[in-house]
Formats: sequence, structure tokens, C-alpha cells
Amino acid sequence: MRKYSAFAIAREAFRHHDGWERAWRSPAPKASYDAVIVGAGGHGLATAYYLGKNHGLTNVAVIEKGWLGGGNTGRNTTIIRSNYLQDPSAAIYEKARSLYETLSQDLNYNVMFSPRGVIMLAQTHHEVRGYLRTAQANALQGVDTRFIDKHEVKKLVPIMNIEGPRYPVLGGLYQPRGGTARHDAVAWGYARACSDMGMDIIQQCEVTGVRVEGGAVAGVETSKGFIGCKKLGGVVAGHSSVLAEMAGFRLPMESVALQALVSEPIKPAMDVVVMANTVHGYLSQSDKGEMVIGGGTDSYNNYTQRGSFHHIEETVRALIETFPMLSRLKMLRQWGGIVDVTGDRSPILSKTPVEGMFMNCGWGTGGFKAIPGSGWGFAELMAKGHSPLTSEFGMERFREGRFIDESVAAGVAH
Ligand code: FAD
Ligand code: PYC
Repeated sequence: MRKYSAFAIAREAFRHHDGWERAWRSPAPKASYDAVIVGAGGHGLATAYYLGKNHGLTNVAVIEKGWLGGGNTGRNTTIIRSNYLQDPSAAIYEKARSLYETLSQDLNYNVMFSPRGVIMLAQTHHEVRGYLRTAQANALQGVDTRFIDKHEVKKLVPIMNIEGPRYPVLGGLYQPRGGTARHDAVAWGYARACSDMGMDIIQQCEVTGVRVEGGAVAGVETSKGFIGCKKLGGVVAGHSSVLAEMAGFRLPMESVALQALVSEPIKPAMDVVVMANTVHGYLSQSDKGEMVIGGGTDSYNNYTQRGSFHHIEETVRALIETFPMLSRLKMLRQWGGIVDVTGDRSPILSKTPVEGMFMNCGWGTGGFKAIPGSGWGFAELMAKGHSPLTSEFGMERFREGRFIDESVAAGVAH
């Protein structure tokens, strides 16, 4: 595939942009592959990419029931940070954050990584203590965060009212190199690089069954027929328990809707990402000028890819105390995704009871930030059978009571 470059843009400008190639091929599936990944979200595509790049495995198909990036990857609020509390989490999220720093160059695709800084507001004394603890843990883990006082918060985000009547801002956990990236571009960049390595991305192809022979995976039944494989990676987020059931095992997780909304575009007003976990909302400004807003999950299980209406009102109402200017903005659109939430709010990157089948799921409300690190570790697990990045995230931890409790650092009170 031809490289994207300033020279290519200039060349195409002189010939009516006739020379651009399709970013990825759309082939018919082959009869079998060395590895099949189910789910062309960010995690599935990143897994395929690192299988090829790091382990030389390119006879790979990524199978997607809809369009690539159309699941949670294309529906999230794009916050990237690695300020988690537990060591295994800090390791994988920081690996991901550091890969984001150079992902555009690595993929030759502009993913618009914007390390504009993330502040998690402390609005109760309990939160102050919690974030001081996280800042200290992060210092030991080599993650660059620090606790800042309310005056520094105000300096970084002048539009904020720090003297709110219910929840005044007491300070915040600040990660200067956290930020955002363009979510679809992350999926598109990985997809293009995978296709360039000769991998097949098969969209509009639903996996309807997992064929298991003698306890080992043999392939998948799909809406385009049977596809054989030696190794299978299930990376289907909110549909993970559905896929696991096809293979005959259960996963300790729930699927719930999480939603977000954007305002009308306004002039630049805020160049930091802010999460307000006590009042339960988070906010950033997109390059288009929209205020990007998210809240909590629905409190019942479903697969509808839309959220309950009352959440919109609750989220905006909660944020207005701290961001009074929001009250004067019109909200433009709202959407939802189905996220896969585990009991300890940490993901599952694991072998399964089916030989040759692996699951990468449970990223819940916070997996966009993890995509490069997750793909890196899961590819290693699939290729070699073990990975230092994923070793603590096996599904057996729920049977053994070895939880990686991130219910606080996972952010908003999801
Ligand atoms: P997905 O992108 O959902 O991909 C899974 C794919 O599997 C889908 O495309 C689906 O169609 C496909 N699939 C499912 N079943 C089948 C089947 N049977 N056959 C074939 N294909 C199938 N995370 C952050 O880090 N920061 C944030 O700010 C953030 N905000 C969020 C806001 C919202 C509103 C939502 C919904 C999520 C948010 N997240 C955030 C979470 C993040 O989006 C997810 O954790 C992440 O995108 C999961 O990626 P994935 O590749 O695992 O899943
Ligand atoms: O994990 O940072 C996060 C997040 C923000 C919004 C949803 N999840």
C-alpha cells in the first residue's frame, strides 16, 4: 500500500484525488486461517496488527458482524489516561498510552492523539484521599500523575466554577500526558495496516457458532459459511458472554448501555479533559468545538446500543454546577454503546476452557485508552501462550478470588 505523506497529498491535489487507494481490502473469506479474530473494534484490529508486526503471523482474518469500528470503538468519548491504582492495570494502560504517543507514525495514519492532559476532580474529602493514594501508587509505577490543588485546577480550566454549593472543587488528579485521540481513526489506521500485511478484514459477517472438536477450537460458523482456524480470539466487547455461550462456557460479566452526548460547536473553551466522578460526568471539547459529555451506565442489562433518556438530563444537570456555561448550550445528539463490565472493573485477557480459544473483553466503560496495549499483550498471549502484560488478567481470577479492584480508578462511578 502506498504511504500517506505530505508529498502524496500534493501529488493527488494535482490529479483530482484520483490516485488514492482503498484503505483496506474487502475480500471473501478463505476456508481457514491460522488465527481468526471475532470483532473488528479497536481491540480486535490491534490484536491482529501486533500478531503480524510482533509475531510474524499474517494468515489472519478479522470477522465483523457490522462495519469495522462501529461498536464501542466508534461510540466512546475517547479519553486516554493510565492513572489506575493496581500495578497490572497501570502496566497495561501505560503501555497503551505510550504506544498512542507514536501510533500515527507507526501506522502511517493520523489518529490525532492529543495529549492535552486529564484531570479527575476531587469534590469530596474521600476523593482527595483516594487520588492522593493513586498519585503515590502511580509514582511507584512510573506513571506521570500528580495531585493538584483547586487553584491549579482553575488555572487549567478557567470556565470551571470551583466554589460550587454542593460539591466545591478541592483539587484533582492530573495526568499531563493523558488526553484524547480520534476514535474511528484508531480503528481505520489499524485496519489499513492489517490489510497491508495481507490479513483479511471481513465485514457484514456475523459469527453464529463456535465449532469445538475434541475440546479444541476448529473454527467459527458465520453468516458467510464455516471458517476454520487454529486459534480464535473473541474480542466482541458487550457481546462477549454471547460468544462464550456459543463455545460452551460462561463469563463473569454483565452487558449494559453507556451513553454520551455532544453540544452544538462553540469556540475553544477548554483544552483539558475533565472527569467529575462524584457528580458523575466527564467533559472535553472536540476539534470541531462540540462539548463531548458522558455519564454513567444504565442500571439494567441490555443489548440495545442506546441509553435511557433520563441519563442525559441527570448527567447535564450534575455537570452544570461545576460548568455553568453548559446551561446555555443546545445538545445536538446522543448515542449509546453496550459495554462489558466485570465485578472488579478490570478486563479479561485469557485462555478459555476451549483449547486454542482466547477472550479479550471486560474493558467495560474504559477500554478505548487501552487499545494499543491490549492488542500488544493479547497478540503475545495468542501467539506464545503467555504475556507479562496479560498474566494477571486471566478469567480464573474470579474463581480464585484474586481480583484487580479498579472500581475507583475505573473513573466515573460506573
Ligand atoms: P467494540 O469496539 O465494541 O468492538 C467489538 C466488535 O465486535 C463490534 O464491532 C461488534 O459489532 C463485533 N461483534 C459482536 N458480536 C459479533 C459476532 N457475533 N460476530 C462478529 N462480530 C461481532 N473508553 C475509554 O478508554 N475512554 C472513554 O472516554 C470511553 N468512553 C466511552 C463512552 C461510551 C458512550 C462508551 C459506549 C464506551 C466508552 N469507553 C471509553 C469504552 C470503550 O469504548 C470500549 O471499552 C472499547 O471501545 C472496546 O473496544 P472493543 O474493540 O473491545 O469493542
Ligand atoms: O475510562 O476514562 C475513562 C472513561 C471516560 C469516560 C468513559 N470512560
